[in-house]
Amino acid sequence: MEVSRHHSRSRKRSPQLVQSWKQEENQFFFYCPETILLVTICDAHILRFRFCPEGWFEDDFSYALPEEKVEVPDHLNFELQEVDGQYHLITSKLTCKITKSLHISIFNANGVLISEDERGFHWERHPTLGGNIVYSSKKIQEQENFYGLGDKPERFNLRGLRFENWGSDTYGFEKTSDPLYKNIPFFMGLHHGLGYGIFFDNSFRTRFDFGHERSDVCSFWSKGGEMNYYFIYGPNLINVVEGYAQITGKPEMPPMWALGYHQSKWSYYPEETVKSIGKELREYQIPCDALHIDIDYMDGFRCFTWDHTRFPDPRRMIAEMENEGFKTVVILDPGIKIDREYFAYKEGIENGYFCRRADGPLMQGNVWPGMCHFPDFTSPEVREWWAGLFEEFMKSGVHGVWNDMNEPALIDDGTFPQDTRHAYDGHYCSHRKAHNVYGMQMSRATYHGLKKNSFPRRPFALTRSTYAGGQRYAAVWTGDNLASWEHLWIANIQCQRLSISGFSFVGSDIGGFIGECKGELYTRWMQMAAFHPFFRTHSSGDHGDQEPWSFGEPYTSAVRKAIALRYQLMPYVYSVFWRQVQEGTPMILPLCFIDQHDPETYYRMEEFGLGNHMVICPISREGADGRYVYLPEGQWFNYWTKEKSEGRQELWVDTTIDTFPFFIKAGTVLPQYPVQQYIGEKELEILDLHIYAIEGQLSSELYEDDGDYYDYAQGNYSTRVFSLLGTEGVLEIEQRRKGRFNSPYNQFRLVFHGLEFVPGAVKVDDEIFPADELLRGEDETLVMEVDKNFERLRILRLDKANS
Ligand code: MIG
Repeated sequence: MEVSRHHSRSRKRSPQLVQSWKQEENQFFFYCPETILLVTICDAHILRFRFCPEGWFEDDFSYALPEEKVEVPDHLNFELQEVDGQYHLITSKLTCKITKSLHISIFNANGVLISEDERGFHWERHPTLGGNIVYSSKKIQEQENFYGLGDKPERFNLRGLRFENWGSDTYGFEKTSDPLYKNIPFFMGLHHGLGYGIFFDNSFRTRFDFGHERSDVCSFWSKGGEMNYYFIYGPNLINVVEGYAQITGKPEMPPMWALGYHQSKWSYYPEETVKSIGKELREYQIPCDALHIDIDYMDGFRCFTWDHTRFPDPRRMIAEMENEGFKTVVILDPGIKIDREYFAYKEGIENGYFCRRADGPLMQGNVWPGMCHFPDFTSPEVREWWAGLFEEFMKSGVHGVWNDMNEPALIDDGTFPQDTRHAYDGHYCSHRKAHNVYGMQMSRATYHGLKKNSFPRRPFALTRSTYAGGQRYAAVWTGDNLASWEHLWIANIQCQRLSISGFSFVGSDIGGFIGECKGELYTRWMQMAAFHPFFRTHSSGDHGDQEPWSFGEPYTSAVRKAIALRYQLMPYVYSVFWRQVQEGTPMILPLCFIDQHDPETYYRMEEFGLGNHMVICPISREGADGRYVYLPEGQWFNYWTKEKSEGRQELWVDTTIDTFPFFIKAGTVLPQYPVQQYIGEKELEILDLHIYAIEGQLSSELYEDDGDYYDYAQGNYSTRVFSLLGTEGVLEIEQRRKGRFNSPYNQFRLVFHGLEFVPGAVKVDDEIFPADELLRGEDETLVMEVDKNFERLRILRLDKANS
């Protein structure tokens, strides 16, 4: 074997020396006798590395990338220099140094080392595994921290741990369980306050080691496929996630109702039960927008059918529920029951839509319906068929679909046999390669089916398993958790982690799926989940009821208050969602993503932000009447008491059963809706803007559209950016408006918090009002009503007003 470094202890091989290189536009090929490295400059801060050990590249195809090809930015400048026998690829943000033996080191524009190969690219020949095992190993930098990887339930900072991605139905998982449901091979490193990310776009079983095996080495590898990764430089961690979204895509705006509260259980049936749940929600005045119906609505668990003894007329029922302000979401699993009388089975068989084993027979597996075949969602034709089945199905009026069991999960065998064949969009392969994308492709077909039949209204899809890029199609939940305090903590971590891994539209089963939940746990969980974009109670139904009123007082009132708060904060939540749609900005922000220059944040994990303007910290212990909270930089107002605290310190926060640590950043202009029982219940005649005074400056964005239709995609939306500027004796708000959506209200009601001087006058554009025209709200806050299109508003201290 002619290799430059032959390790006798393993069969691992490393590249020989580069003999030549060539450039094609933004691609650089480096040729060794057998191996090739291809470096693509995707953007000034994004480099892609593809390495093939044995002379040929596979087709360049990935489900992670959006269907529409991302164009290379045309401002892109780069060059290659040969320096001291090395190649230097230089962009405006990075210098990537490549040695003749293909060792990579990457520096920022200030010459600071960001990432450096340890052994770098290496591989092991493994014909029985369908090719090579491909490895990359990098040195861990001084004090480096690691974050990301999707739904892993472990502690937030991944340093010292090891993981794998192999979608698994992990009923009742634990903190140390791995792999889990989702497969997101993307992580970030942070050292010296500088952040970068690595997206290892390989759908085989991928593994990651963050200094577990060797404390100073970070490696990632896969049993098959290519060593194909993107390096994304921040240095701001939020920008790293945005760079990742630039590669893997962003979701669309969901209908606003989907950001409301959802109530679910395995299972609400028959029709009378669904109705009585709806009725009780309204009677208890607990806001709710959607009810979920689990597998028992189907006829013998056959997808796209209804059990007509339980639901005699779904169309009528769904319409009646809609009149009460409830949307209906139903579950769909991938298994198609083997039943010669069943249309989906017949169509699948006739057209060859089901997965086959290597030697030809149809693949079979046991799931809820009994023995099933499984659509090969990696075939475009099959996805088209599946999406087509929604036409008839959606005549019932269902508003959303929830995909389950798509890891894919089988009851007896875990998952599909490894030799199961998949079309993989023309890149024919075995289950080893398709396993981790199966759920994503199912949710893709589901999303298209929903969209086709709901257009011009927006669809809602939810999925349990997915792969990188799946955020384009569906929201996700964290799967079958437990009713325990530890699982409240786990849900908190998972939602933060998924958010920074590209999936912000995320939530957990509030109160836990398995086991008996108690009132206090349910209440605390609800208070946290009110800040998770996907907001749903779901439970297995085996251990009593888990509805917002199930635990009696004081819990019902506290739960109502948390859900009502979510509805009040809706315009803010919606605006934060818009940032994700626009830029891929994560919605839920771990502390170290808010303040990455403060090392104190690197290992904190219970506090989190929702957008830039709020920090929440759930009460995660039974019987607690408060807790310590660490606040990031800036000044923060306690939402309940309006008390102001300095950031970058830990403070004790007192709570009652209906309050929890919730802080608003000084300088925020926070829009709030009135409490509604469901989105659209009330006409918005005036919009409240809560103004949290600042000495200094901060801007807040309010995004608005009709909340339901695709018109926003044609530009029918508007943004209002409010810049708050506080100087000695003056608080000024400037509004900059963009877009053509006409907000339904005419006025803002401004509510001022934390104003530190006695106002003498208010100047709104060119008009002056004496301060006594300001009203006093409850708790003595200043309130005033102004035209929604004001441009500049100034509150002046008495002496300033007179001069
Ligand atoms: O084998 O559809 O995670 O949310 O209620 C259990 C029944 C199948 C697992 C899902 C859960 C759902 C349940 N499903």
